[in-house]
Amino acid sequence: MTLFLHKFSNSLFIFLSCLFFISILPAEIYAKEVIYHLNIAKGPVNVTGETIEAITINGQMSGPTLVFTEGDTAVMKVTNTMPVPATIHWHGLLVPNAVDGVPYVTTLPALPGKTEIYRFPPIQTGTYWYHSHFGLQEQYGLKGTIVIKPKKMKENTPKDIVLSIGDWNNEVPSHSLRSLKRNSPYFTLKKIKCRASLVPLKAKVLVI
Ligand SMILES: [Cu+2]
Repeated sequence: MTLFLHKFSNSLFIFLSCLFFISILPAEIYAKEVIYHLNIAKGPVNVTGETIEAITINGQMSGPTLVFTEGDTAVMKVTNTMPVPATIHWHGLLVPNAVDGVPYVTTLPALPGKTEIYRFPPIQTGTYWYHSHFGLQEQYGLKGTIVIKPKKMKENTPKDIVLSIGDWNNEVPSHSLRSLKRNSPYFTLKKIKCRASLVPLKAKVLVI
């Protein structure tokens, strides 16, 4: 009987110690993990009425909106199916340097056919975006939006709708860059010429 009571009190002590230990752990240890699988691939997109090949994430361009709540742990599983390396930079988010996504400066890129896992706690709230920092991949479509909700939402908070707005043309981005470097108002003039009869005159003056 004494032995039984001794064993029981020992077990009770261990159980209560565990409970105490768990209660003093920082919140990050048992924060909810929010996992996103992002599959980067070359794929068809149609912005202008003509289908061309661009970079898609999970088959769409822009990529999916990633939604977190303050205090979550973001787990980003990024698979690169392209024949070239790729990275994703979490724009505006305060994240550990190793997952910041600037290739060969802070983060090694995901090589062709590989999956990299980036883990970080979203500690800010608001609307952000993510994009590639590799070559002109962002201009090819490798980008998307991030929403981090506050832990406590105010009552009657209106519903947010994320709008991602950007320039797009069907040219290969490296060609666009070359045109801009040669002649910076190139696209402005090109657009103006299509719009009004008066403006090409202006454009001509600008070109001269
Ligand atoms: Cu950025």
